[in-house]
Amino acid sequence: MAYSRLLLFFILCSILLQQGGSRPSRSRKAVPARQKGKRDDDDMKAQIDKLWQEVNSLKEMQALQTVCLRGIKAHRKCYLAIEEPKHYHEANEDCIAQGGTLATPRDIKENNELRDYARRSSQGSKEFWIGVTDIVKEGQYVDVNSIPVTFFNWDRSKKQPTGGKRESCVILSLAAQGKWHDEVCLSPKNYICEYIIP
Ligand SMILES: [Ca+2]
Repeated sequence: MAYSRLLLFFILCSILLQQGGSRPSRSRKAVPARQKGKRDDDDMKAQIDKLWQEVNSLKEMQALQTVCLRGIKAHRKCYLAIEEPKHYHEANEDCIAQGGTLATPRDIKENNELRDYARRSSQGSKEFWIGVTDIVKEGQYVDVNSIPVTFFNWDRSKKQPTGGKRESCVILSLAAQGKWHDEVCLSPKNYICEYIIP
């Protein structure tokens, strides 16, 4: 990771130098100082905008290289399953440390993609933490940013969610074809991180 940051830094420096060098030469005609100043400001702004675009595409490349290639890319997200059982919060912290969060499917399409990817990549695990909990207020499910969740995929055949206050974290169950169960947050489970691609 330190290496890629360094690389990113050098690439940015070289873009800056290139842009400085390739700036079109100005007309020699005398222009009022105020007008020239404004044009310089506009030039600078255009260059900064261009640099931001470059930074974003570099970020995307980095995400693709470091995460998406190991996991899967779906629309503007990459998912990566981690098969090292952890408590819910440890799992989310691990995703955050890698620049993501626990995966939060927002509709049935995303949920199915997540399920299919988990099936393909799984070494036999059947349950994965996703970024949905009702820890703060029983029955009020929120995502990792504490925003209320509007899509649910509960396993109604098992009358989920069943846990009441005891089970406040949510897993996606492969045994239940991607349906959700609530579970005790302190039980160690595998998990799936998601990374938003800029
Ligand atoms: Ca349950």
